[in-house]
Amino acid sequence: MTGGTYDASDITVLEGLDPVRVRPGMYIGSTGSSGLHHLIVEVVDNAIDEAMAGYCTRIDVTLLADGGCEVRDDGRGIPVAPHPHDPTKSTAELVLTTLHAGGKFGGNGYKMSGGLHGVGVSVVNALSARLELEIDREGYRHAIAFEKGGNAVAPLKVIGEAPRGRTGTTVRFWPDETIFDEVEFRAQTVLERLQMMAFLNRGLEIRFADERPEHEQQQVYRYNGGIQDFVRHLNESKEPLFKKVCNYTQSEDDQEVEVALQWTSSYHEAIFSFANGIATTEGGMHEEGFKKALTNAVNRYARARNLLKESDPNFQGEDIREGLTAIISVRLMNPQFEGQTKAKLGNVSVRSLVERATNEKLAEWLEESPKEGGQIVQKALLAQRARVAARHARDLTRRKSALDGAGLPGKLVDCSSRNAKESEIFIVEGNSAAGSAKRGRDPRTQAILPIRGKILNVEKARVDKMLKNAEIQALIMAVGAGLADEFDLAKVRYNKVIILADADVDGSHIRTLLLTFFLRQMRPLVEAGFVYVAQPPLYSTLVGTSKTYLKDDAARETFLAAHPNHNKPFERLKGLGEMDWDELRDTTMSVRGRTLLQISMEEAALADQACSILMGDDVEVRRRFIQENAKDVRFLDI
Ligand code: 0RA
Repeated sequence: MTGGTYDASDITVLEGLDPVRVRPGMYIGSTGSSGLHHLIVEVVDNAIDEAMAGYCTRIDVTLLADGGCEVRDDGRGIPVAPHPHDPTKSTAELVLTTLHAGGKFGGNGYKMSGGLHGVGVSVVNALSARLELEIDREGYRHAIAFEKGGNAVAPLKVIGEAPRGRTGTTVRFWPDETIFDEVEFRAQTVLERLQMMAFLNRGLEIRFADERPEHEQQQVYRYNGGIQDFVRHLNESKEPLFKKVCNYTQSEDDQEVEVALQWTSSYHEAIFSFANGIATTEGGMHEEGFKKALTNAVNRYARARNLLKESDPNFQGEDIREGLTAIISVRLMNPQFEGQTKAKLGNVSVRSLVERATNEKLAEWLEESPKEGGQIVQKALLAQRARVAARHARDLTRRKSALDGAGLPGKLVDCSSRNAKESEIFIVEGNSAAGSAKRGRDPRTQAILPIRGKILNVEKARVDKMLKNAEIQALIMAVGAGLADEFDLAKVRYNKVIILADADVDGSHIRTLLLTFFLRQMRPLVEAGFVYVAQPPLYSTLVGTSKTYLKDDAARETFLAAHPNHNKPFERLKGLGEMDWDELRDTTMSVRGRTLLQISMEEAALADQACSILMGDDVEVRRRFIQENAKDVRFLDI
């Protein structure tokens, strides 16, 4: 280096944070929206560490009108005294300008800390155009500001007295526009994260305020029930089997676990696990330990109470987990995050802790809750029976298609082409519509499978019943690729599977049911984009004596513009049955006249939710779902 104006303290600062600006992705994952929001998470995590250490009761997160973000806590405040490593600087300045500085890594600081990569607030400083820090501590209010990637503008100074007895830290930062793709925070993203943090930190009050013009809103999260409240929240739109939520904790040495669980009438399992407040979406040792002990505890309980007879086989884990909603939250000293997305907990010692805790405490809870225990076992018995029956049904379907040569259902009117790429199958609801579709199809490439009435609700109906249903069996055979785990996309007989049903409430129902079936039992078909919804026209009107069909409101407007003197009424089409076969062909089936909706995974997943909700009895839940999703779900006419 040339030039002499370069002293040791500068080197510390430059070497301290430069790597973060050179490779932001290494520290916050990305410079997109996720990385941007991670800045807030990082600062809040620091405040949560204070809370976990028992010193902070409230955190205020504010999106400032000028685009910055403020995180204010009532913890002890970052220490302000000169730092032994570099007595020319306050500890606060060092914490903000050095990677990995701060109590967390000092050994005798915090016992267990969060933070995605434990990177700390200095990373936020490095990636901010400006960061302001205010510390109330030892009776005074101290302040320091940093600019252009983390350089202190001036040393920390006292700017006045702290409000009587107050301690705490306030961090205000403005993300660097030269680093991030965009710097506008999304309130919903922040809110979801804060709510989760509030659930995971029992009793901690987290307040949110959005002060940006046009965005103004406020929110307070505080859950005295912690993850027990989390479970209730997750089950709000479901039907719990009983009111109680089972909740237990256990700790040893440097690690602790808390679990909350409840069963619902659903057929899915919803297990969410966390390590130091970070979602472990790929599972890991804590989930393994939990599942093993859960299976064990419920089997032991069922045997002891003679609910499982001697000749009955044990429950499998999946039987017991059907309808389970559970949160597993562990805290430990050195979390090892592994897996594709670093969201899998690798610490082996956690497995035995969670396993022991669950074996002991869940067993105790079952003993104390005979009514609930009985319901859990009953549910597992049904699931076990369904599992066995489903296997039989599956074997049967497989054998049938092997024996019947082509194994095609009698109702199917197949196309002559054997090339899946050009072949389509229309699943048509109703007899008269199916009749028209048969006449209107292109027999070379278009197959028709008529279905009658409402097929079984896949969510409400058990797998075994569903597979016994004649409509479903015909569908499985026609598609020709098996189902569930054995589904083989390469065997699919048609690359377009098109649902054709009326544009009314019953039609919505059938579309929803079929989409749910495809999502659950033929997932790769949806993933490949092979599932479509046909759109029969919405309106018809007379031009002279001939009927003209119009696809939607836009088409009607275009038509009116082209026919200014048109004075005939527009009929809203009720059923496909009203159309002649050639009209059905021209408007809905032929490649020229039709518009198909290709169904994405997201949309199919919404159908899945809609299915359970629309079949449910809770009018209020139903109304809310429709309100929230109507504009996103193109196949719902409700
Ligand atoms: C280092 C040491 C101590 C507290 C903190 C850092 C601290 C950091 C942040 C970041 C946001 N809010 C915070 N609150 C505290 C321990 C201080 C002591 O021993 O008094």
